[in-house]
Amino acid sequence: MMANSENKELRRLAADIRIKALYCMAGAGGGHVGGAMSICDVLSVLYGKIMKYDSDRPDWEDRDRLVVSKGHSGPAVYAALALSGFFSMTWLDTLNQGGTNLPSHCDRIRTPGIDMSTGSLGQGISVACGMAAALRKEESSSRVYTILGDGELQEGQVWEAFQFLAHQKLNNMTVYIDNNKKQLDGFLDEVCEPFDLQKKVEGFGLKCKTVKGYDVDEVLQATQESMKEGGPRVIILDTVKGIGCSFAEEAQANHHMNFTKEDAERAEAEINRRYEAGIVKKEAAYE
Ligand SMILES: Cc1ncc(C[n+]2csc(CCOP(=O)(O)OP(=O)(O)O)c2C)c(N)n1
Repeated sequence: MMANSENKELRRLAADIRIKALYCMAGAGGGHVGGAMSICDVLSVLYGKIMKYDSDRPDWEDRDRLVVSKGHSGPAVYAALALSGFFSMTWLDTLNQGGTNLPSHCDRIRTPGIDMSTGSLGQGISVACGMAAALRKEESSSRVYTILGDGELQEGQVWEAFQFLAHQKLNNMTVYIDNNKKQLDGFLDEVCEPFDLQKKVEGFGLKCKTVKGYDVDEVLQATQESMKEGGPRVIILDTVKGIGCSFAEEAQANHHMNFTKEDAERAEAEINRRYEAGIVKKEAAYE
């Protein structure tokens, strides 16, 4: 329950990111709604409070970088970028259309504010580590943030990157794992058991913290800790795939869903109701 959150503006931003991302996908007839919804709260913390950026100069050298390694969650990132002033809201209506600047997967050439093209799972974290190493070499004060999917962890490359991150002691980097328990074709536990994620990450000598990934207060606090010497390098976000709107949250197969603007309208009303009630996750006390 976050009714007493000190970060009401971040909760509002997270709700707006959810709403805009849903309309963005609805305009294209649907999209990767499950994994987009589960990162809206961390995106709110990053764009609303943490990251250094200038939306008028997306290539500003001293900006912080974000690599969304689970690149299929593009619409949530586009919503956050539009709400942060990187481009017009009207762009959100062009998702995946011919000539669009917003393809469904993140593309650094087309979209202002996107630091790395992603979609081939596993690769983003490696590039993020390279960026962090290069920035440190240049004595830059910029930081690198990256968001991984829990299904994405099945790519062996991710663990090579963790090894590099640990060995290089890249303190200018924060890695989030969106632990929404599902991948494309079902629950991780059933497809390929991930075992104890926190212990696995710690096995590399990396400090790791698990927080409620839908609670902006917890995500903010852990992120601020990660910015300090000795803080957690990896933050596991305990989330739910599709979190925030019932139609996505309750569907068994919610990786990619077809839905309409009317569905988005109903979801918008629900997201606003949850916002007023101080919750994101569906709770028994609520409905
Ligand atoms: C290398 C690679 N293999 C397969 C895919 C197809 N694919 C796209 S999303 C996805 C599931 C990813 O699951 P997860 O990382 O948990 O994402 P989330 O549930 O957060 O959407 C898969 C297998 C891909 N994009 N890249």
